[in-house]
Amino acid sequence: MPETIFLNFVDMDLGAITKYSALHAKPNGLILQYGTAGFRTKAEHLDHVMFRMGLLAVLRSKQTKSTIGVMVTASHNPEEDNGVKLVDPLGEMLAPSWEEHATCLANAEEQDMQRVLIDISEKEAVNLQQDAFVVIGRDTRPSSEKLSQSVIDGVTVLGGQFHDYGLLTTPQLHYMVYCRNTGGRYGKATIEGYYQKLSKAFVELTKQASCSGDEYRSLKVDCANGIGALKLREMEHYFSQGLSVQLFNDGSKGKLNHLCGADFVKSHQKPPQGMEIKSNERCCSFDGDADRIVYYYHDADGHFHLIDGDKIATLISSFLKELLVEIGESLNIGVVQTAYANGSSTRYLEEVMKVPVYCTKTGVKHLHHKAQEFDIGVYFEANGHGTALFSTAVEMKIKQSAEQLEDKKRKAAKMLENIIDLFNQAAGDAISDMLVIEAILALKGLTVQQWDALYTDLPNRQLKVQVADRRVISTTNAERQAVTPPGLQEAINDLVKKYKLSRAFVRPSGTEDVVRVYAEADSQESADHLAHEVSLAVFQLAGGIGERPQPGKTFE
Ligand code: 16G
Ligand code: MG
Repeated sequence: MPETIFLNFVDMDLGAITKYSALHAKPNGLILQYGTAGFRTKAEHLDHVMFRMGLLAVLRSKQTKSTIGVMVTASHNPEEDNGVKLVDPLGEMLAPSWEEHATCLANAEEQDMQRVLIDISEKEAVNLQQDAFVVIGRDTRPSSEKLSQSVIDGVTVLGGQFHDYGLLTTPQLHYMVYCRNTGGRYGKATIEGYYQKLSKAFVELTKQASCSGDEYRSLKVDCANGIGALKLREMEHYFSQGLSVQLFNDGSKGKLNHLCGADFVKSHQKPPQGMEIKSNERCCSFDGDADRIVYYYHDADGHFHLIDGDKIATLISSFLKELLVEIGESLNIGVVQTAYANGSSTRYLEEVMKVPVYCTKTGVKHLHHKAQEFDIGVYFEANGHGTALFSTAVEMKIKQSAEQLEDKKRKAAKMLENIIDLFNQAAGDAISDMLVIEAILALKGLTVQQWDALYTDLPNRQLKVQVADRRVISTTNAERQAVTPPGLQEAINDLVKKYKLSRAFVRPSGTEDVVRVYAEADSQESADHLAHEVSLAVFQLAGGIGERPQPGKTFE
C-alpha cells in the first residue's frame, strides 16, 4: 500500500468506527439490497444500515467534494417500515457503483467493516483528508427520528460535518442538496427558501390567468397521513392568493399510508378514506414522503376517475409545447415514460401532440437520466412520480426572451420562466407538481373533467405473483420483454394475441419479493383475463410458490 494512502487510513479513526459500529450492530443473517430507491424494510432492522449509510455519505461527500443528502423514509410503505437513500450532489439518485458499495457496506459483518470501508475508499480514490458535509432529512414515521440519529452517529464518527433538517419531504431534501452544491444559484437551502421560490413563481404565474372563478382555485389534498401535510400547511400562506387547499389525512388521526395516499388510490383505483368528494371536485393524493401525486374526481353519476402520472405528463408537455410555439422557439421537448404508461397516453402524445416519447426502465433515476438529454424533458411514471427538466441553455434563452420579446411573446416567455422556477428540477415533487398543474388549469381555464377528457385510458390490471426466486426473470427493451426464463415471452405473446388493443409485460419488483404483471386491453374484462393468464404463465414457467394465481383479483 503506498504510504500516502496508508496515512489516509490513519486519518479514518478505525478504532472509533469499530467501537461505534458495535453500538449499531447488524442483526445476524440479515441481508439487504440497495434497491430502486435505497434500503427499505421493517424499521427495527435498520439501525445498523442507518449508521453505515452515515459513513458512506461521508466517503461520497469527500470523493465528490460536495454536500451529500441522506433521507430517512420508506415512502408509501406501511408505517412500521422505514428506509434510507442517499442523494447525490445535483439532487440525483446515488450513482450505480456507489449503490453497490452501499449494499456491500450494509451487509458487512462487524469484523469486516474496516476492510470494506478501506476497499471503497481505495476503489473510488477517496481523499480522506477532504472535508465532508452531509444533510439529513426524515419523514414522520415514529421510527424516523431515532434512525436519523444513527445516520448522524455514522457521519460524526468519520469526522463529517452535517446539518439535520429534521422533518422534510424527500424532494425538499433533494432541493437542499442541489441548492448547496450550486452556490445558491438554484435557490436558498432553507425551508423558507423552498417555500418562497415555489410560491413566488406560482403566484406570478396564476396572476396571468384570466378566469379567477372560485371553482378553479380550490383543491382537496389527501396527504397520506404523512410529511406532505405538515409542509403544505406551513407553505399554504405563502401562495394563498393563488389557491386554497383543503387538507385530508393530515396525520392527526390516521396511520401513514393506510387506506390513503397516492399509491393506494392508484393501485386500488378508488378514493382514499377520510375524504368527502362532491361531484366534479378536484382532488389529489400525495404519497408518504410527498414525491408522488395523482389527481381524481367523481363525475355527476358518482363514478370515480383517476388522473395518473401519464395524464399529468400530457397536460404539462402540451402546455410547454404551446408556450414554445408562442415564443417561436424550436427547442426539443421529449416525454419519458415507463412500460406502465397507459397505451392511450403514449398514442396521444405521439400522434396528437406530436411529442416524441421514450420508454425507460422503472425507477426515477432511469427516467431522470433520459430526460436530461432534451432541452426540455418531461418525465412521469404512471404512479405519479415525475417532473420537468430544463437545460441551462434553455433557461438562459427563456430569461433573455422574457426581457426582449414583444408583448404577447414576452408574456409566454415570462410564464415559461415561472414554470421553470416552479418545477423541482432535483426530483419529482408532489407539492411542486401540484402547483404547476393548478397553475396550468387556471391559465387554460380547464376543469378537471376537460383535462381528463384529453384521452381515455385503456382498461388495465396489475397483479403480483410469488416465485421462489424472482431473479429468474430478466427483461430487455425497457422491461417490455422477458428474456428469461425460456418460453415465458412466447407464452405472453400468444396470450396477448387473444385480445384487442392488448399489451402485457412482467418484471421482477425492485422493492418487494414478487414478480409484477401488467396487462391492458380494450375492456376491463379482457385486461383482467389477460393479467390472470399471464400470472399463470409466470407461476408455471418462473417457479411460482404458494397458491396458484386465482382469477378475479381486482388489485395487486
Ligand atoms: C420505487 C421508485 C419508483 C418506482 C417503484 C417501483 C424511486 C424514487 N422510486 O418506489 O420510481 O415506480 O420503486 O417499484 O425511484 P417496484 O419495482 O416494486 O415495482
Ligand atoms: Mg415516495
